[in-house]
Amino acid sequence: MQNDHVKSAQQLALMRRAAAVTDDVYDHILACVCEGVTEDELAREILSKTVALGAEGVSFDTIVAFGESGAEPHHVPTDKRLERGMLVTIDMGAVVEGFCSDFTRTFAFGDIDEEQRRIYDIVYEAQRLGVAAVRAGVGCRAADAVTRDYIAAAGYGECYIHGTGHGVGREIHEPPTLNPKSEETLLAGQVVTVEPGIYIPGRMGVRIEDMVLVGEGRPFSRHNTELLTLR
Ligand SMILES: [Mn+2]
Repeated sequence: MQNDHVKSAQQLALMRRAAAVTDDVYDHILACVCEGVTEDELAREILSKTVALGAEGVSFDTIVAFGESGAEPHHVPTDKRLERGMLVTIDMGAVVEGFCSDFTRTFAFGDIDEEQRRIYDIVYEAQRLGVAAVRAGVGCRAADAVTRDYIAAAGYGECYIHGTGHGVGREIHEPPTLNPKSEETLLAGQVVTVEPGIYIPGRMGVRIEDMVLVGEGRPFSRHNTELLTLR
């Protein structure tokens, strides 16, 4: 029972606090977004706000990716400046009393083109279907296939270059793993991420991630996944 990564009520409460900190940090960061701000500046602000809100720290190195940098799933923030027409991907989390949160949103800064919008909509729907598929007794490979098959059917299968998600708890990455090779089965009370993405080298990327309690089906975050456009 200790190694099945099923969370106790007390552990879930800590994870919800970690997710709530991340939600509040995200609100703060959206208010900091402006033309010319750098990826680095936003990443540093995420770290300081996460600590200011009472978390022990961030749960992993924050990813902030503007425009073509979004094509790298693990982009390390640089001094790249934000311009209108870019998509922005932010992947971040907090640690509260030893428990982690993990959260990704992609939003638009100014007007985006048709391709950016199309790709956003595909990832949005894949992620929504993936969240709905995270139920007790479902194979992790089958849950992965829900997002993967949707993106492949939309024509972007080769641009989805990582697994659908992973368990989260004391560790930012823990079992079970949702990918095409997984042989695990989801158990009620586990917490997993659902985070499909599409990455177009040299152009753009979109990833949307929520933590979900298996058996509940409701994301931890209070931020919905509709496309947000900042002006
Ligand atoms: Mn994740």
